Amino acid sequence: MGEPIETIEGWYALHDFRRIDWNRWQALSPGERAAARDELSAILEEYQSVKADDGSFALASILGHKADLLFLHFRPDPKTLGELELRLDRSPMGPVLSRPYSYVSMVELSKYLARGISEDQIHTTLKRRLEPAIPDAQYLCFYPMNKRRQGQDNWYMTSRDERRELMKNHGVIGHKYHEQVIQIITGSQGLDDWEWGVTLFADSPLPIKKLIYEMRFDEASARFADFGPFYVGPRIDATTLLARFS
Ligand code: 76R
Repeated sequence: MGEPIETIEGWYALHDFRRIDWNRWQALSPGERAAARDELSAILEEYQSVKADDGSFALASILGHKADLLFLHFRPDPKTLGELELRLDRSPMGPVLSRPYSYVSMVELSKYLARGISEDQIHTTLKRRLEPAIPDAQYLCFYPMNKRRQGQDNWYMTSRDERRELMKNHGVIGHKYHEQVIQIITGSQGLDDWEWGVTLFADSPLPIKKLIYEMRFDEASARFADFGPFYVGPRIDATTLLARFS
């Protein structure tokens, strides 16, 4: 029997991906468009004005066909996440912004590398990571992943020590990119279709590509990781988004 590792949970996360339905947008009258844009502006203002102790928010423009936008919310209460998505859905812009994908998870730190640190210390030192501000970086990448459960490559049947060793090596590779890439790991066991969400922040997609490629050769990823769809794109501000609808 594999022995579970203790996890420490922080804020809830909602990755709310949206696609802009330009046909619907074009079908609106000029008056309806102006009203929809004004309301969107008010909503973005509300999303962005969340205080550092109450949550955080990021907006990104997703490249390619899988989505156009990502509204990323971190909040202590999952009910608030529901209200935030409903706020957009029920607004005049709601029907224009369909939802090709979404992801529900919680900021998660595992204790593989936290030996010898007391519970109190963990919560104080790690508060910043459990209740994360959005890193100041120009690009964002998101994908969900599982740890494999297949024959000899069953993560959940390996010993805790073996997993700790694997995570240590994982951390060593990750740490090489410390200056360039910031990860926020969210756990989604029982909350969504995959086991973890990986949200990476960097000033360009290049270090993200290099990091993920290098990690593929590391045993923790090479033997044990299965990946879902990848989403990547630049962060944008409200003005840039609103200008798309002008
Ligand atoms: O938390 C820490 O910084 C300590 C070391 C560490 C842990 C425990 C760490 C470091 N990660 C941890 C946990 Mn990570 N991480 C991923 C991916 O693409 C892939 O192959 C996997 C996706 C990336 C790119 C990445 C980056 N990490 C985890 C977990 C939870 C596993 C569990 O609990 O069983 C997952 C799923 C995961 C996946 N990792 C780092 C990074 C980077 C860049 C670091 C270094 C952070 C730094 O030192 O600044």
